[in-house]
Amino acid sequence: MKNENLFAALRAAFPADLNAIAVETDNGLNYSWHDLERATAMLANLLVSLKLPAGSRIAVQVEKSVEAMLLYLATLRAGYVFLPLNTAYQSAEIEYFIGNAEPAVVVCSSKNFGWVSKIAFKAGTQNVFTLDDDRTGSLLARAAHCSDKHTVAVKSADDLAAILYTSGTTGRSKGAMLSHGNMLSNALVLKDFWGWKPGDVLIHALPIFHVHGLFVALHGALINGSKMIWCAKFDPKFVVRKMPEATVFMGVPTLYVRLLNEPALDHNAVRNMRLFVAGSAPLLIETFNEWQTRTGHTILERYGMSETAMLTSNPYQGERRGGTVGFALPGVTLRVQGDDGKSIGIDDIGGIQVKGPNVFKGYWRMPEKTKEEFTADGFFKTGDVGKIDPRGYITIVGRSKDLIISGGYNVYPAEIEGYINDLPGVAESALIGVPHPDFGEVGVAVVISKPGASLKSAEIIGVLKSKLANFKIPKQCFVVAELPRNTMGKVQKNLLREQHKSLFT
Ligand code: MLC
Ligand code: AMP
Repeated sequence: MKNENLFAALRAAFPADLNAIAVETDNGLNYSWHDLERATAMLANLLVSLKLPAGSRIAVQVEKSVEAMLLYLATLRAGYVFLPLNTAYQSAEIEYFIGNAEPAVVVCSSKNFGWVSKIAFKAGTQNVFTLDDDRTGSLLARAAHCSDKHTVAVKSADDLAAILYTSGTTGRSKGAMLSHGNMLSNALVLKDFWGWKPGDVLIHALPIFHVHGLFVALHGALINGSKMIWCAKFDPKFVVRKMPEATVFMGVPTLYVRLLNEPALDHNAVRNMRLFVAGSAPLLIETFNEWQTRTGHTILERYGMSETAMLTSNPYQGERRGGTVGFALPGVTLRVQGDDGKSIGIDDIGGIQVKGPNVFKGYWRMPEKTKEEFTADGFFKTGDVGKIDPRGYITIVGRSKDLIISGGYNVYPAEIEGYINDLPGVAESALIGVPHPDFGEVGVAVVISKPGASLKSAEIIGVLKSKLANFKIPKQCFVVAELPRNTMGKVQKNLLREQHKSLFT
C-alpha cells in the first residue's frame, strides 16, 4: 500500500543536504533538516511507546516554538491526530474541547499543568506532558530517551490527521476533521499556484494553532524544502528587519496594518521578497493600496476555512484584484447559490458552496451537524456570502453565519452572549462587530438589565475576562434600556452595528 501520510510527503521534500538550516528562530537558534528528522522521530517514538489506540487525539495547548511544530509533525509521523488549541483559551473552553475530543495525550505549558491536567484526567486522558517555549518540559525529557530512528506510520489519504475546533452560529464548537489527503492535496496545489521555488525563505510569524500558520504557511515551506525564519510572536520591527533575508510572507490583515506602521518598511526592505499573502479576514482596500505604494508589491489575497483549508486565491501571475479573493484553486469547485438553492448569475449575491479534495471529512462525533452543512449533491456550505464577477473573480460580501473576525480570530456572538446572559441581573444581550483600525473588526456588547438590577459595563467585562480567551472580550460594553427589534421580535443587529460603527474609527 502506498503511504499517503502527509509527513511522508513533507519528509520527501527535505533538501538533499540535511545539514542545511531548516529553521532559524528569532532568538538566534538554528535547526538543520537533520535536526527536524531526528526530533520528529524521537517524539513519534515517544507517542508509539504509549501504545495509544489507532486514531488517538493528541491535544496541544502550548506557546509557539519550534518544538511545538515538531510535535505536530511527529503526531503525523506516528499516525495520530493532532488537535491544536489556542493559547488564549481559558479553563471552561479547554474543559469543553478535552471533554469533547477525549484525547489520549494532552500537552500543555508547565505553568498551566495544574488546572489542565485536572481537566484531562477527569476526561479520562492517561498522558499529560508539559512543553515550554524554552525547550524544556516533560515531553522533551521523555523523548530524549527515545530512538531517533522511526519508520513513518502508513496512512491512507482518508485517515484523519488533525481536528480543528471551529464554532457555529448556535451551540458549541465543532471539531472539523481533516485528513492527510485534505492537507496534502492543498499543499501541493498551493506550491504550484504560488510559484514556490528553490531558494525561497518564509517568514513564519503566525500562531500555529489555526489553518493559516499551521497548514498554509508551514506546509508551504516544508513541501518546498524551504527554510523558515521562525517568529515566536509577531513583532513588526523584527519582520521588517528580516525581510531582506526572505522571499515569502503570510499574514492576516492586522499583520499588514501593523507592518505599515513601521517607517523602515520601504522598497529597499522588501528588495528580495517575492510574495506577500493575506487571508483569514477581509483585507481592506486601503491596506492593499498602501502596501503597493510603500513596497511596490501587490498583496495576494486568498480565502479559506478550517473545514476546507484554502479555497480560492488571486493569481500569482496575472492581476491580483484588491477586495476580491481571486479564483477557485485548481481542483476546487465553487458555486454561489441563492436562497432557493439555485445557482445564480454573474455579480448576483448568494451563499458560497464548495467541493474538492481539500474539503473536510465532517464534524467530530456530529453526523447530524455534518449533514446539515452539506447540500444533497455534496457541496459544503461555507456560510460566507459572495459573488462572482464577469472575469471570474470572487468577492466575499458578508456572512450568513453570525461571526465576527477580529485580528484573524473568529468570535461567535452566540457564545459571548450566552456568557453575558448568564450573569446575574442581565435580561439579554447582543454582541455586534464594528470596524477597528488594527483588528479589522472587534466585538461590542449591548446589554439589557433586569428590572431593578444595576449593571456596570466594567464588571461585565471583568467577569468575561476570567472566563473567555482574551480576543473574545468585547472591546466596549453598553448597558441600555432596549434592543431594536423587527416585527418578528428579532434583534436588529444591523441597526446596532450602524449605531456603533464609528466607535473606533
Ligand atoms: C489580541 N487581542 C485581540 C486580538 N489579539 N483582540 C481582538 N482580536 C484579536 N485578534 C487583545 C489582547 O488580548 C489585548 O487585550 C489587546 O487585544 C491587545 O493585544 P496585542 O498585544 O495587540 O495583541 P497581540 O498579542 O499582538 O496579537 C495580535 C495579533 C494576534 C494580530 C498578532 O491576534 C494574531 O496572531 N492573530 C492571527 C490570528 C490567526 O492566525 N488567524 C488565522 C485563522 S485561520 P488586553 O485587554 O489583554 O490588553 C483562518 C482560515 C484562513 O481563519 O483562511 O486562514
Ligand atoms: P475559520 O473558521 O477560522 O477557519 O475562519 C474561516 C472564515 O474566515 C471564512 O469562512 C471566512 O468568513 C473568513 N475568511 C478567510 N479568508 C478570508 C478572506 N480573504 N476574506 C474574507 N474573509 C475570509
